[in-house]
Amino acid sequence: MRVIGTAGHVDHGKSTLIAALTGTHPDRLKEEQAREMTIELGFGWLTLPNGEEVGIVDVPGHRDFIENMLSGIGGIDAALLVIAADEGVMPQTKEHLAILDLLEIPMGIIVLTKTDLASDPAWLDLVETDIRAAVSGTVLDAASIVRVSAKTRTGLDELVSRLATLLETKPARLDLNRPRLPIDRVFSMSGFGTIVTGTLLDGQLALGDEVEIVPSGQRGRVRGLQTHKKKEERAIPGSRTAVNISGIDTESIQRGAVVIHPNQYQPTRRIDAHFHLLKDVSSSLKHNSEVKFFVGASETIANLRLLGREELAPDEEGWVQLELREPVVAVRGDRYILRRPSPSETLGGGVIVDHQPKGRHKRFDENVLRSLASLIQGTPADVLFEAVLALNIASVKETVARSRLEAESAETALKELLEAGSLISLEAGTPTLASDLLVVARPHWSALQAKTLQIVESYHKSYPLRRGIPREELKSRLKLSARVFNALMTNYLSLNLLKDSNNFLAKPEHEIAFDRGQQARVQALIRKFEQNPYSPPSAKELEAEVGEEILNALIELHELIAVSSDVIFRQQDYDLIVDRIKKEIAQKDRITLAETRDLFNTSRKYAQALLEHLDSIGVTVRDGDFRKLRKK
Ligand SMILES: Nc1nc2c(ncn2[C@@H]2O[C@H](COP(=O)(O)OP(=O)(O)OP(=O)(O)O)[C@@H](O)[C@H]2O)c(=O)[nH]1
Ligand SMILES: [Mg+2]
Repeated sequence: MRVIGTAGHVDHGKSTLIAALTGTHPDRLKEEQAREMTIELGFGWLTLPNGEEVGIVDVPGHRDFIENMLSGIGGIDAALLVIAADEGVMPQTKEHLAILDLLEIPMGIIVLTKTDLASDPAWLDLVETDIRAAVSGTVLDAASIVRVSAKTRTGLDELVSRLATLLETKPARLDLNRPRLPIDRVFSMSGFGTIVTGTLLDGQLALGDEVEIVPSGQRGRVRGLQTHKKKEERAIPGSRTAVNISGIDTESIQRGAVVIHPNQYQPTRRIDAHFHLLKDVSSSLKHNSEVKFFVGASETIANLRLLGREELAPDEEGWVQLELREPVVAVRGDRYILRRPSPSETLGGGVIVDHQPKGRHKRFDENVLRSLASLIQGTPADVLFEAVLALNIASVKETVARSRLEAESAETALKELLEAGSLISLEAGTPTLASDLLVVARPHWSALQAKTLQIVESYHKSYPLRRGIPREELKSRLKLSARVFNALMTNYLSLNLLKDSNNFLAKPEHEIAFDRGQQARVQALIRKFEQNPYSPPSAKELEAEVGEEILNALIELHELIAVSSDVIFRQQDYDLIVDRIKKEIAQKDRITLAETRDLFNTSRKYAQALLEHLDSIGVTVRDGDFRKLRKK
């Protein structure tokens, strides 16, 4: 799934363009409609000619609302930089472009709109020359310029087809099995409760998933999922996603918080980053400045510590350590933006190189600067870890190959990750570079474990009278290969997360237990056995009496024993019967069917089922019309 976003100066026609492309005007608020100006983010989607749906985030262009723009623009795949033909490049055209550049938005199209107001080709050429100069050296350097009018619809088809071609060149989003949804909107809907929206990154969310909101730590469950207003069982990376969360109040969730699977990300209040101060800023940036920090959909005040220098001049780059007032969720590699609180101004941004630095760095320490420089490349352990994440579960050999690390670094990285517990070896043996043993990254391991336990628990809930889920059923529900599944089960059993009885898997604490109503029915059933211990009701009658689940549970619990598909005895009666038959044969050397029948004053049906059963379990052996004891 892909998401595109608009960008550009106020009033240049972004929202009108989206309305023309999708049929729905993205400005929802009364105030926005009255002022003909976007204030909050607007959302929509577009179906491309190839049938692919693309999510849309429409941003405000007014300089007062740049911070709203920042909360939605982070997760997009491509930008539409909208420029009105009658005005050309304006201040927020440049500021939005700088932001797209700092966030490294990978691609985009420049839309020269309102061409119905400026149809002189010479003028349009002039404006385009200006645009080319503005985008030169930025992420949109090579972007095509499409001339359109949202009013007359000129050029819209070409715009859509260019967009489709552009998006086709982009690989699908990575699924790292670590979903995070930076929340850009929170609201409540009557009958549903809390709903949050955002662009889903790094993994999937599924109905029923337990989720955590970070940094607040509240837990809830995914009650509903929608992408482009359609209900979904699961949402995939890169899709605009609305999540209906049960168990958390709307008021307690804020824009900028992140929805994750419990414990998969830790919030942080200190970040090491590489920073680029924009060329056009009003002054240089000094150590210890108070700045506004934007990452994902979040915003917080930060104290900026400049490392290795006293100040940064416009267009200079350097290392910074940010002390955040509020915790945020961000990881190495995320892009961020800094703004000056007042007078407000976009200062610059860059990439996070460490989201959990060990502590406050000394500002002029060569070692610190050197390690930051190597971190921006990624340590071998980081690189190997990224490889494991991308592969989910794979052999050490495959993982090392994917990392493209040379043997010596790979060796150290492997050892480091295994020791830190970030990498888990699933099979017995010592993983070496060339080994075929399966490894998995901790986040994926935790996710699999949570999913497995969830399946087992919900099985217990649906079938409290069964001893557990059949092994095969669990395997097919987890959709894992036999090798991976077996390795996982061996781990879970040895960690005592599950117990296995005869290929049925259960939580260790699970016991078959009847509720009061069921107990009463069981009592009534047992009385029937007491009345006629040797000619009890048939299996069919028993089932009609208490139902299949209870009947099977009584057999599981060894209260009853089935000697044939139709004949069931109480275990204690059965024990007596077997004992007596053995004694009888011991005395007379053999027994017939009729003698067995008379011994228990029962009918032929029961006697025959019993003797055939005793043959089959190796107690007796048939000899013509007689049974004898099987010799040991
Ligand atoms: N003639 C003409 N007018 C247009 C065109 N596109 C937009 N407009 C008008 O320009 C004005 C601003 O359009 P919007 O779409 O609200 O501009 P915007 O870029 O979304 O503005 P902000 O969200 O506030 O930054 C409206 O009055 C539109 O009707 C066009 O192609 N031709
Ligand atoms: Mg608008």
